[in-house]
Amino acid sequence: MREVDLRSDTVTHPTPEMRQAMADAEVGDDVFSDDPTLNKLEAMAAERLGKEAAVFVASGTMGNLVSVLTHAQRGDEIIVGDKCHIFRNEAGGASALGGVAYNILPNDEHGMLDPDEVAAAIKPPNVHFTRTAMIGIENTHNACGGATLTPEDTKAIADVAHRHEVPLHVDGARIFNASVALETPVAELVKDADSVSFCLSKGLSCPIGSIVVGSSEFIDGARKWRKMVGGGMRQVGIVAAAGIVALETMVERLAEDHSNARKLAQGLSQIPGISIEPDKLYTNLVFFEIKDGDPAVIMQEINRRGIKGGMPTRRWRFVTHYGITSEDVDNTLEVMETVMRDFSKN
Ligand code: TLP
Repeated sequence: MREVDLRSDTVTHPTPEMRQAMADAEVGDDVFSDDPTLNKLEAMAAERLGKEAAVFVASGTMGNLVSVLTHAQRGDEIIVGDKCHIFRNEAGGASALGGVAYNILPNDEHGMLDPDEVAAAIKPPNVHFTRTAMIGIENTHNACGGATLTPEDTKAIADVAHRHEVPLHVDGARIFNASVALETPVAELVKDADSVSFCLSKGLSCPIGSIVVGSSEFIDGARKWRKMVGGGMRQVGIVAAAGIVALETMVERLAEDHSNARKLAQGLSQIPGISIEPDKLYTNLVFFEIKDGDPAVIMQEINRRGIKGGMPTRRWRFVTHYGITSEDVDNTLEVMETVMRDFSKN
């Protein structure tokens, strides 16, 4: 039985070309800045995102953490959305490790913040207040259905931030999905941001790694924080080699994941007991509701039939990626239909 793993695009395996490049990679010691493969990847990433410099980090979480720690000092605050990954899914790292407070504003259903609310939330200098040291947005926005932010959306927040001399960070874990979906170069999407983190190990299929980009000064600071949190790696060219292949060969194909996601959403919308809004589908994240039956049991049933995914809650997310073919989508829909039919009979 072929397993179909829809839990996340983090489950992607490296491509054969990546494995070869990893085996052949020339390496050095990156803490001495002399790993040629990593240096090449960082230069490529900075250029691709239109920023001065880049630093490789172990994960998206580490990328966001070192970005926050570089922008903010102990006792400062960051303004982020209530549904963003930095606030909800990074174990409170900014506050636990950095002494940085979260100032939370509501994300709208597209993952956007209201620029007026951001302006009102930025703290004026006053002995009673935390200093607002960073504003963070997320593109694509995971919890908001993989929604994309346009360059204009980002500019609207950046303008407010910069008017108050506050830097803007973009959690661009899936920024290449946004770029492909909007048919807009990634550098254009982030041109008004001061720092961006993006993941190599999601839709781009690398085994490990994320990258933070920004000004040279910012990246020098981020390198120091990366070292402090234990992220200074040594012969990291082995994994960087996969990142180079990813940037060269794995970006355009994300369109396939988006089209598989549309097919999946369309099919799910036909299944009784499932509720989905296909017009709220933007990229490779398919969110829907299990209305009938016990979601925990349904999850067990589909898992038994080779479909990995689901949650013991009503809101589910299926993610399409390099490891999911159009036939896998057919198979998933068949299993979902069978299982849901069984449940509505019971
Ligand atoms: N997201 C994961 C889980 O943590 C939820 C997933 O399966 O989607 N920013 C965003 C927007 C993310 O979605 C993620 C991972 C991260 C940052 C963190 O990346 P990693 O997992 O590499 O630390």
